[in-house]
Amino acid sequence: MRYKAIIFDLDGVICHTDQYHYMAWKRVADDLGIYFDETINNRLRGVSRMESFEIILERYDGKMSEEDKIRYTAEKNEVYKTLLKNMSPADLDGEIKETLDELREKGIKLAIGSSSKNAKFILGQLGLGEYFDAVSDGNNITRSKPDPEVFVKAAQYVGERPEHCLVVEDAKAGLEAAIAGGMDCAAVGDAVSCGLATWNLNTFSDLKNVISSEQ
Ligand code: B16
Ligand code: MG
Repeated sequence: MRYKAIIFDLDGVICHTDQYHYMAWKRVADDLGIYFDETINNRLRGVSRMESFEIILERYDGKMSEEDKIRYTAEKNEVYKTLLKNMSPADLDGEIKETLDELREKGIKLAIGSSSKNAKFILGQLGLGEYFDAVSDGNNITRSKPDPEVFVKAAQYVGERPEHCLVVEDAKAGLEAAIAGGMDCAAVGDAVSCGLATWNLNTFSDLKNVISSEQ
């Protein structure tokens, strides 16, 4: 079998937290008098917290100190974490859980590769706290996507070589990270239009066809 492990991005693949990110960033942007809308929010997908803030600050008149940047990103995270408490196992799509279960039955290792420092909390909210064989997230990396570090670490955690790993991503930076790490990748959602992925998925369960065709 070509793929021995699948590494899933979290936000935009396993769950959808866009609205919570948007509401939390909007609060900060409003406080600072910065224009912020959902189109700008879409640019923050797969991007680290501080890099997201830098994108929001493109519309800020003036220069902000590093100290203030840390304060505002911490403030955003507090609002975001409070909103995440609304998530529950009901937010996990049935198609996703069934597909994951079938892949696991085939003996494939399942891991998370997320830029988020809240990944473990989100997984817990979804009822997937103990589900994955490994979780590589924003807490164990020093460089964010498109750097491959988060996926390289996930591959190490499950003990598989990059050529035996498949990454599933919804963001261009994530596809670039997988490719830079020597891994194949499958695109979902908006990432399909980048044309960078080894596989393009119309729907999550298409992953089962990819795996069957590679057995
Ligand atoms: P946090 P992913 C990413 O998660 C999100 O797509 C991105 O919008 C967010 O800024 C980033 O995590 C950092 O999240 O503030 O929770 O550490 O798509 O890599 O699973
Ligand atoms: Mg994502």
